Amino acid sequence: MIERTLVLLKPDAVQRSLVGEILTRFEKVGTKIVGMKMVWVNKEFSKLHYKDHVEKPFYKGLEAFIVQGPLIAVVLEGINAVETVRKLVGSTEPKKAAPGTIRGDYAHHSYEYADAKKIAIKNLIHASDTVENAKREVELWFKPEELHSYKTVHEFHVF
Ligand code: FUP
Repeated sequence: MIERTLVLLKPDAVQRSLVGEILTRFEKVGTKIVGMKMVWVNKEFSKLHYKDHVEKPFYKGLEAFIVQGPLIAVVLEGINAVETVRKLVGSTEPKKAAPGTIRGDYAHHSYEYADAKKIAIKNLIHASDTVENAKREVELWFKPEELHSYKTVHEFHVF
């Protein structure tokens, strides 16, 4: 039941100075940061991370976006962390994302606009979508020694 999930605060989140506010959302629900670093990925690494999307028409724009500046990679731990984090993040398309979700509150990009401009949708965050993908993505982005086990006050009241 206790899971780890990968979250990326993409280059738009970093460049818009939203890192603190977004991390606060995850801290407030009690998920635990067990790994975190700033990384500027290259195209090769993008292809590993987005391996299921490489052949899709939108991949070129997505790759250009993800390599465009540094991002913050975070591993969060919590009860059903994959589902919990996806709930906080909201729908992929910010235009459709519900208010109260990170994408709904901090972005409003649409597929229609992104497609017309041949760019990726600027949706601030990546979050693993399944427990299986979370395991693969955490292993891709973090070495075992970069992940930490420690106790927080939440262990008593939230976990
Ligand atoms: P999500 O799981 O919400 O990150 O979304 P997907 O795995 O479906 O898509 C991966 C990334 O590609 C998302 F950040 C959005 C982006 N994307 C586009 O930019 N254009 C598209 O037409 C489809 C997806």
